Amino acid sequence: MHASQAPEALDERFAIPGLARFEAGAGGLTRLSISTRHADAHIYLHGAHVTHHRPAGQPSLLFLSERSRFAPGAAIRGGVPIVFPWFGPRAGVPDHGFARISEWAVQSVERAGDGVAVALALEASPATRALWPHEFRITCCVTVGAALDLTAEVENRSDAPFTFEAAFHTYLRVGDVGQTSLAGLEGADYIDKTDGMKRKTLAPGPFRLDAETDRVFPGARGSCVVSDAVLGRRVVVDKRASATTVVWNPWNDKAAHMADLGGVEWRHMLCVETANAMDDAVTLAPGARHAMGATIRATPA
Ligand code: TA6
Repeated sequence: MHASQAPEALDERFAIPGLARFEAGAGGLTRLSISTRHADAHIYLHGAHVTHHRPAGQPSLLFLSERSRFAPGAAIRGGVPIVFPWFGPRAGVPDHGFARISEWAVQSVERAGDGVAVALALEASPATRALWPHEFRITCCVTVGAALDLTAEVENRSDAPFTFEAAFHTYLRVGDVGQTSLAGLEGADYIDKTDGMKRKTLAPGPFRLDAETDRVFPGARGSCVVSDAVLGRRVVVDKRASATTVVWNPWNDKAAHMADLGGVEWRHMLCVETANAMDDAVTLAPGARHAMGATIRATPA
């Protein structure tokens, strides 16, 4: 860790007394701890990763595995991993890109109404160029209020176009994934990653999961609403400039083979991901920027 990224040095530059301070988090990784009247949250410099957002009087909006690794080079299991510049596995390079396993630099920590807005950035480096030969800067802005708002802006800093994929790989906390339903994708076409990438159409009516589910919905620009009968709430995922929605839960068999997902933790998570992936990959001209956003909030059932 660079001295400039140590909690003490960051506190001197960015802390807001009583609202936001840096601390050593899990695995000794530096995180920003935010506590406002509406919510509290944790954001790690590792991956610019929001691992926790708990609205006042509510259970956390986000799932975080008790067995998650917190180590350089390892993805955190839960919260909101930032997927960039590719989605999914690729031979010889990190799954879901390098953004979520890179150390991001704090740009600002500011009051935003009753909340706190944080900006972190990742730029091309010898390490990223070895994986993806393009000059870029990605800036993630996180606003913590009763809702959790995220924006990821990608800038092409090279003299040639490049194409990227990106996602907020959001792990929502649910009381029991078997007792939730998801609205907002009725009748939508999807790519079924559990069935040979076949293209199918979602049936009308609420989308309920009863087995391993890994579906990419291209061209899905609308909001999703997860109704959670156990926690007695609905979680709404609104999005901006995102053409892809992904829904994932590994279910019991696949979860049993995931070292960083314990026991029956899979029952308490549902990934509703805000993305531009596969058919919806984004091509940026030199000097251009593209900003994708998501707003996640809980409402009474
Ligand atoms: O978004 C769903 C997915 O692509 C699944 O196929 C599964 O691989 C999941 O992401 C988790 O990926 P990870 O690399 O974080 O284990």
